[in-house]
Amino acid sequence: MAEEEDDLILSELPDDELVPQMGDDLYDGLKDEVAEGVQILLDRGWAPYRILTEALVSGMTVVGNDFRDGILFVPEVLQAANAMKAGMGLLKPLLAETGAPKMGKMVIGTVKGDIHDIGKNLVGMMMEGAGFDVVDLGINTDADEYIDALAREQADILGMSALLTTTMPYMKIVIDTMAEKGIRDDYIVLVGGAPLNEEFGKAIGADAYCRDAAVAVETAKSFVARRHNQMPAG
Ligand code: B1M
Repeated sequence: MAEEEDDLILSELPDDELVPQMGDDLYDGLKDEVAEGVQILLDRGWAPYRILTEALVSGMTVVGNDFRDGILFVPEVLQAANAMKAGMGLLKPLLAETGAPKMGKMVIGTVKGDIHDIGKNLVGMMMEGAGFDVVDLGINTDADEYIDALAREQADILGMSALLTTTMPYMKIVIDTMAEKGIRDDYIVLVGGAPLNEEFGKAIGADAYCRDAAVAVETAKSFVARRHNQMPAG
């Protein structure tokens, strides 16, 4: 049986077997195999976004559930995350190469105390793909880092990500600090991450909560368009 698995040739599997196999490989942290699967689907004409959602993000959901249920532990989840990153690495240039005109600039980071960066990276890639410039501050970002970067980069949008119920309140600290400095309304503030919801976004004074990367892109586009329409003519 093990021998049979060793002999598995990914490129010979039809799509409906390859995708679940990629989920298994992601689960097992096999980054070369995940990257190979991504390349095969690309060669078969799958759109990068479809590969991202149907082959990678779906696989990561299974990892998340088993992590929650105590079946997987941090080292295994890290390996799965690295495998996901290997696959995303191939998709990134493709998602970014739509040649869309520049829409605006976003500064994005995962909030202080939080080291989850896969979702944030995905949002950054999708935003780049949609024509936004993206400045990624990484993980564990404090209010001063966000605020300094917004000014330095002359950004239009602040994006904050949090994956922990214990770190999501930090988003309010950032927004409150911006308000104290009198700069809150100079920027569009978008927030996201698995434990958040729309109500939370409103409660902390963000402009919008974004359920996923695609929603982040659409929301950013509509806010930027609204801003341009409000600008005085001439
Ligand atoms: Co962690 N972890 N983790 N983890 N981890 C979660 C979040 C958890 C839900 C797992 C669980 O219990 N089921 C749980 C949080 C529970 C809670 O707070 N209620 C948890 C925990 C507890 C922890 C630790 C505390 C575990 C420990 O040490 N005991 C620890 C925290 C360390 C810290 O941050 N200080 C920890 C560590 C880790 C790893 C390092 C092992 C690894 C992170 C690796 C990395 O990111 N480089 C990890 C992972 C991978 C996860 C899960 C399994 C997957 C997260 C992920 O990447 N999802 C996660 C379980 C889960 O969420 N199902 C879990 C895929 C990603 C594409 O989705 O990030 O939701 P997501 O992003 C989406 C949207 O949310 C949205 O768009 C993205 C794309 O569609 N979005 C935005 C996200 N950010 C946005 C920003 C925007 C807009 C949209 O701005 C505009």
